[in-house]
Amino acid sequence: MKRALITGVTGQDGLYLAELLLEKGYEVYGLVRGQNNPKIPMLRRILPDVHILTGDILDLSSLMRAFAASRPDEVYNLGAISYVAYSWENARLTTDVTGGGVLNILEATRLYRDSSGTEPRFYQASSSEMFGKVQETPQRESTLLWPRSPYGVAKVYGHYMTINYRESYDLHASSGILFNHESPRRGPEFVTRKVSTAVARIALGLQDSVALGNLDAKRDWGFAGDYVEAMWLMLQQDKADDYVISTGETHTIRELLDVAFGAVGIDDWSSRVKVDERFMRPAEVDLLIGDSSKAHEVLGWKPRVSFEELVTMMVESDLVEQKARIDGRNRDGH
Ligand code: NAP
Ligand code: F7E
Repeated sequence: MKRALITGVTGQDGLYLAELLLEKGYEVYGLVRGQNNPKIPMLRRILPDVHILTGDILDLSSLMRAFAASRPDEVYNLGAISYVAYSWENARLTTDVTGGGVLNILEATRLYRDSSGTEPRFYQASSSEMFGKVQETPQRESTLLWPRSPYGVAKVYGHYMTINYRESYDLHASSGILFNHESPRRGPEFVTRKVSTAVARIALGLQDSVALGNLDAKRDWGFAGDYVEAMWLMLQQDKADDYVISTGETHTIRELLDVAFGAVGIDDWSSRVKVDERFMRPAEVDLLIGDSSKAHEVLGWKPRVSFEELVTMMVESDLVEQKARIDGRNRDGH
């Protein structure tokens, strides 16, 4: 039985990846940070077979203890401060966690390898946000990086540090340059989930409109369940490498709104969306579209869920969640 250690197991991707690895028969260990983390009950309910270890990617000795307890064959570093807008307000913290945390876990992996005589394989969650002000379209592994946010800059550091550990220490360290991927488990702060929740609530008469920022930005959106499979495939290769993971399609926020409102029968959403300066960013990433032909050829990976299916799945899931809340409130007599 193979063993895997996942940081960021309470996040969107961590949950899908843990689920996938459990299905494949892995023994899965998840690193959970903080004292009395409120996401632990959710993790225990959804994935009771995950072994929970406490630790933080800012704390090297906690990582070394997690390695000793889990003795991993594969390490997936998904832990990060991942919300781009927040990264301007908390640039130092984002740099430390999203950038510096990668060095800590690479170092823990190397120290564990050298002391145990095993060859753990390492995955780093790099991001299309590193392309920022894009220098080439579509973006591929060789495209010059030009990050536009403290988050993007921190990811560039983690990306190059991963390559450096591969080249300096011969660590089996791979980096997935993943474009935006979403699901019903997406955090409510990200635009797809913000829209799917608002559309469900508007359809149920719980709110009138939603306030958004830049409606013209374009993103290459895929389904998180498809993308975690690519992470696993990268660690099954003899040679570690870097791969772009994307759908190869790009859509504006307006197109996202068309599909999301369309799913509840609203064709004209103009009166339902307010543009609000508060959600504009100091520097925007205007266009992302990835070329994942290397992943197709080497890993045999392809996305399965289309943009329309993804957005519809999210709206339908939020309709169920919002209705359950109404039923719960009615039962409680509110
Ligand atoms: P997410 O839902 O925001 O999850 C982030 C995870 O990191 C959470 O489990 C969080 O724990 C954990 N974390 C935060 N600070 C930590 C720390 N100091 N020590 C240990 N863990 C910490 O993000 P996601 O969407 O699943 O993304 C997973 C990874 O892929 C992230 O590194 C993200 O930057 C990267 N990525 C995401 C996308 C995307 O479109 N989703 C695209 C490219 C790259 P808590 O639950 O306790 O807060
Ligand atoms: O924004 C625009 C916003 O916050 C997408 C993270 O997973 O993917 C994600 O980063 C676009 C931007 O994701 C609102 O300006 C308009 O152009 O959903 P987002 P992101 O910034 O692309 C990358 C690949 C990661 O690695 C990150 O970890 O939508 N937008 N109005 C808005 N965005 C938000 N959040 N809220 C709005 O009201």
